[in-house]
Amino acid sequence: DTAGKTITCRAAIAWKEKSPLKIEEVQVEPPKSGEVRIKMASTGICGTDDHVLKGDLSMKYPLIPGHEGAGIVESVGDGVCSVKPGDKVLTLIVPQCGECDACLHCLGNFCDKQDILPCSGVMMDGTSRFSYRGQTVYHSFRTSTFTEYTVVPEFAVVKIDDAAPLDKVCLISCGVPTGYGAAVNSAKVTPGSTCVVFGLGGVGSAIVMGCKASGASRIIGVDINEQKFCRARALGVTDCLNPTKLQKPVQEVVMEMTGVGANFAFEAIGKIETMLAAWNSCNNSYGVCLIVGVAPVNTQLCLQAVSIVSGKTLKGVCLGDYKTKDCIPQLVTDYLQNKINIDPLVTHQLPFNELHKAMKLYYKGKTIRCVLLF
Ligand code: COD
Ligand code: ZN
Repeated sequence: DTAGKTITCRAAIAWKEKSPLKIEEVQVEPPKSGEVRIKMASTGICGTDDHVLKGDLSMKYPLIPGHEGAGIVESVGDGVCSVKPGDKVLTLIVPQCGECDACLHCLGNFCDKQDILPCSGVMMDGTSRFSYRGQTVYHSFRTSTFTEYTVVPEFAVVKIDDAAPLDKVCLISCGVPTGYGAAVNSAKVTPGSTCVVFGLGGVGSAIVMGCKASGASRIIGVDINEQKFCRARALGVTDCLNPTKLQKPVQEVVMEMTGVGANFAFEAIGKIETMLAAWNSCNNSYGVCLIVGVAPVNTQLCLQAVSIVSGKTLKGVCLGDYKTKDCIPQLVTDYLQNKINIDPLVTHQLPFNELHKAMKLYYKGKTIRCVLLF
């Protein structure tokens, strides 16, 4: 029985920005009051983790990255009542504390207790549960899933169906709801509409699934990596564009293809240039541009001021507008009932100790999602 004891286990540490991850032996303290310790079963490698490794988000190093995780509760701290040891759970990068303004407002989901913007790297009491030979190792987003054991606040974990296959449903912790929800909840894509999706990675692919499920009749996919096109077509993309092979800016090509601009444009890359291209691909009057990607901190998005007055909408969306603790378990159940199919997004599965191979596949653009298994 490990409850109440410090656990020594393997975890991937980013010692500083722009340096390769290293698998090390770390100590994981027991959960304090209001916290949950999880034995990880799987984790996805998400674009946001890459932002962390590159240093695009201001974080404290050394840290344990990862946020798209599934596992089983090992032990809980005092006062925890929504999960118990043995429960299958997902980690929540966007938590739901149930008490802040965003949680109490019917339209809000960006919970005050999130630790993304900015990232403190510590638990609510200001300390970390991770250490390496006595040295503090920080949390990322209060999730840190690239580890055999992690500790998260109770508001950043949710119980899911006992029948859920843990080697896949980790995607429902972030990538799937982020993309799918952007289309169905936030944009509310309408039947017969034309959509354009910038970035056909894990998140962009889930956006495509949401557009298709909403009855979009044309879905234009944009990516600089043509390896993504075949799988994107299988998910519902009707036209593929590689901006590096076009004679004109991609937004001009979208305007020509559609005549009037797209009804809905989504940015799922996290770059200013593609955010502007998405905005300029939308219909001038009723187009809606959804920014899903997270741009580097301290960058500015400069729009031509008059471009908004004709009526188009610019909207940001985080984790698909879902109130996570309330809605994520239902998405898992929907998957088990074949109402949503995440299988095509899991293109690779590798054991945790093959992390470096997994990162290589990710950087080569070979994966939609590579899931690491513990
Ligand atoms: N033009 C076109 N495509 C590009 C370009 C470009 N200039 N640059 C890169 N791409 C393509 C890549 O080839 C790749 O296919 C795709 O963009 C990115 O995909 P991935 O697999 O690297 O990344 P994803 O899909 O896992 O995530 C992408 C996001 C940008 C959405 C991600 O980084 C992000 O910001 N996610 C967080 C969103 C969120 O809500 N998080 C919750 C907390 S806010
Ligand atoms: Zn993510």
